[in-house]
Amino acid sequence: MLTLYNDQHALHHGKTEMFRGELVPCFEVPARADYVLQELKRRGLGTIEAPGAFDDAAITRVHAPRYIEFLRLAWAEWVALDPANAQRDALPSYWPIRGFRSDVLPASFAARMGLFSFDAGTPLTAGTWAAARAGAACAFTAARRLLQGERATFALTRPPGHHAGADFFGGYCFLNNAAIAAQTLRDAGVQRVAVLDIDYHHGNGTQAIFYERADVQFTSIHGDPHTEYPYYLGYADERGAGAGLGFNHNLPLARGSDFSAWRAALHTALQGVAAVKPGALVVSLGLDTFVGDPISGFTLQSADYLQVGADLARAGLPTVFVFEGGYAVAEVGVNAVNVLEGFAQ
Ligand code: SP5
Ligand code: ZN
Repeated sequence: MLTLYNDQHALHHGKTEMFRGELVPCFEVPARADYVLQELKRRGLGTIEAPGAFDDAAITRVHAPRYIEFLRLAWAEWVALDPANAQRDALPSYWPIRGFRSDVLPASFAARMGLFSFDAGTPLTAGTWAAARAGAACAFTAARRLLQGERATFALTRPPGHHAGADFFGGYCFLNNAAIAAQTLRDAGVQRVAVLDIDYHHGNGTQAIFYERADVQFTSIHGDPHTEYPYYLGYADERGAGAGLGFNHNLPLARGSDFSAWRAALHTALQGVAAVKPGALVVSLGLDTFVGDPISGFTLQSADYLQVGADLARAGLPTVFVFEGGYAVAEVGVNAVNVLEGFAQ
């Protein structure tokens, strides 16, 4: 297992997110990636390298130009509104819901903040763009190294990516690292790529990016959106559209589901993956399915993740793992590395 590590990740360090009318400390913190890195080193699981050369073309393949431009300049605009803003994170307060226009681009920074986002839980900070861009480089390099012959690679980066769509942030995500990895594989000639999202939350951003495409299959196992974030997407009847009809598979599970139910869904998911004979697999690796996760509702134990890795390996595909959620900070390292070790054995 080759790990590509984004050593710029801590440049994104949100202070607070909106929850039940209050600003509470962010769950998505730099220590998450630090624990994974520490555990990888402790167990000597493969080599750890820095991402290679990268230009923004790989981001533009997945994200809209006006969204990328917004992210690049957002912090400077935020501070220009009021020098005191340098001490506080930017959060959106206005959203263009049904009936409003989303083709306009208001001069107001607050209005554009809402145009390009879908929740008030994803603070934008001084280093968000730098961290997210380095994360895209990390995912890109993980895909490139796979093409150069690695059996499996791991993009160890944050902020996570799977909630970010072509032109929106949310769910702690800004650039969709898994989508960038999948598109990089496609652009290098891999005919069909499967993305398997095992984060607790539905990967709405990744689904939206590939929804009308047959060349990238998307499958997600997640908490039932009737009760779980992101609520408005991730239902079983979302099967893809146009050329992509039949290439999107959602496997929602009730809050409280245990590993045996989760593993049955994994086997269903992997059957669907095998059916399209992909040339490579991208795994959105969230560890918030863990019993101790503070914002989630499944009950997987640390040892279960070894089995998850072994099950994924049996797909027999070149595989890029991309780090997503997982907020039991002290355990996220062991849980992530258990998946990778189970895969490698
Ligand atoms: C990548 C990822 O896992 N994003 C998840 C975003 C979830 N945002 C909503 C969090 C809701 C927090 N609920 C707190 C419950 C405390 N008991
Ligand atoms: Zn999650």
